[in-house]
Amino acid sequence: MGFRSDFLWGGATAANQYEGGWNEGGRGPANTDVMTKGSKDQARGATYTLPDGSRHLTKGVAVKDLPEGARFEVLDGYEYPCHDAVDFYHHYKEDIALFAELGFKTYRMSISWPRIFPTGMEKEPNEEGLKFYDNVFDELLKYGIEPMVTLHHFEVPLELTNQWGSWADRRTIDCFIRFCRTVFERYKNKVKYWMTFNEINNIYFGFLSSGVPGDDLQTVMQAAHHQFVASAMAVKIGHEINPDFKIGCMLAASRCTVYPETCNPADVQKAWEQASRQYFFADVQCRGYYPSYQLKYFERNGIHIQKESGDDEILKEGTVDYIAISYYRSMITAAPKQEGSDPLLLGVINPYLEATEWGIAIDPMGFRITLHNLYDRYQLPVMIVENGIGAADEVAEDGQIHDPYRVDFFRSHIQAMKDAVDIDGVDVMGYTTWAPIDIVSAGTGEMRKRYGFVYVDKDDEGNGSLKRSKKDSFAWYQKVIASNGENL
Ligand code: P53
Repeated sequence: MGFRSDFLWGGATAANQYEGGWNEGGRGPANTDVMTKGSKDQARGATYTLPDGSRHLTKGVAVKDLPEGARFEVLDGYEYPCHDAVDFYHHYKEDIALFAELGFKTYRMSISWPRIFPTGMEKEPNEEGLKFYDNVFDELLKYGIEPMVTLHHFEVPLELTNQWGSWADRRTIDCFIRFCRTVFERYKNKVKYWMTFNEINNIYFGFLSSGVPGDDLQTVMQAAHHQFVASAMAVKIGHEINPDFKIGCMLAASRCTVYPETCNPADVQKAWEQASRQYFFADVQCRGYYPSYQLKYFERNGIHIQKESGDDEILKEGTVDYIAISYYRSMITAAPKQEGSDPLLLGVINPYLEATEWGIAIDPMGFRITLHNLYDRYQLPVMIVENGIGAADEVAEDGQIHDPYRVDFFRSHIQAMKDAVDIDGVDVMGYTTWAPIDIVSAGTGEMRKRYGFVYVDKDDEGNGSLKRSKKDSFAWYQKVIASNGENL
């Protein structure tokens, strides 16, 4: 009973939200570097210029109807939270020492693609960028922490967006594969665990998650096809370079945890349909082909996926070794109440659950259900690589950060994961919490939406010393890891 003896406990981050040093060490700009700060009521946007020299900001993280000749650029007078983030670039030794103190067995991080290939199109990599990750991996290995690397966590060299529309164009596959080959070769003796695309089903976010400047279904689904092919090629090449590599896909599983608003079969059907739009991504990567229900959906919606000969074989040969997921919440949907009304009622609050300040339903039972479902669907080990609660932590008068709500969140979710193992028989490889140290929020660009066991002194205006301090939850998670999840 309980978790495997080699269970991979740890924490997870993404370069664009954590690293900073956006224009240091030869790094080129990424799509995430032109994204401004938002809040829970105000979406982030992306800045661009037009040939007449005018300056613009998109409304939201997906880019609609972009005018001809638009170029995404960093412009004076805007706030770009990812530029400096919380500066892991210069604090990695200090931060990794804290991860070691927590007892991490693994640390999930991403490699910033434009740090290795500044425009994405170079033939040779940027040595200074490669050296930085050598230093990070060496530091982790010094403490016996296994690095787990995401190859694509929302970050694309900005030049690929400006030249080709990023993943909307097939040529981006070649650039990405050059990047994968480079880092596989370079780190083959330091990194064993990899995953290809972070939250591949969040490609629906468009620009934020893939650098694609468009959000119509045809463009997004074609871009997804390019990512599927790239992912499968990366899996194949990775295994050739080192047969011991474990390479996974990564699905935002909250989006598959969709409940019907009522037990009316029409609502149940809608929930199933909604979840299928998400499962589809893992289906392709785990099974190696497009599922029939998705082909029918494409047909109904007039979507035509442009494939090249050989793509189907590549998808078949490049299925993943494990399935990684993020899980934050569950969702609710219902059949349209009248013709044409929006069926996706994400705004509906589940009356049985509490929600965070950002309106995220807290649902540990949903976590267990989803783990059970995914394991049963694919029969592959499941690695939970994101789970956590964003909260506006405050430094108390005693100078400490008291975050009992965070302990409650993790206690209930780790218990649910244990039930999935002990009661449902799910093969769970490990668990990394989202952002063991406070970093920039992807959705809003805020600092005040904090996830860490470690507090970082930086506010939404960009002020602060960047000093790191332990919250109350730090000692709690340390104890959980030390007892292999027994002592909650
Ligand atoms: P934040 C929402 C919006 C953007 C990215 O989210 C998201 C989600 C939730 O599914 O996905 C992941 O920072 C993502 C991380 C992100 C985390 O959720 O908006 O993989 O990069 O930070 C949490 O609170």
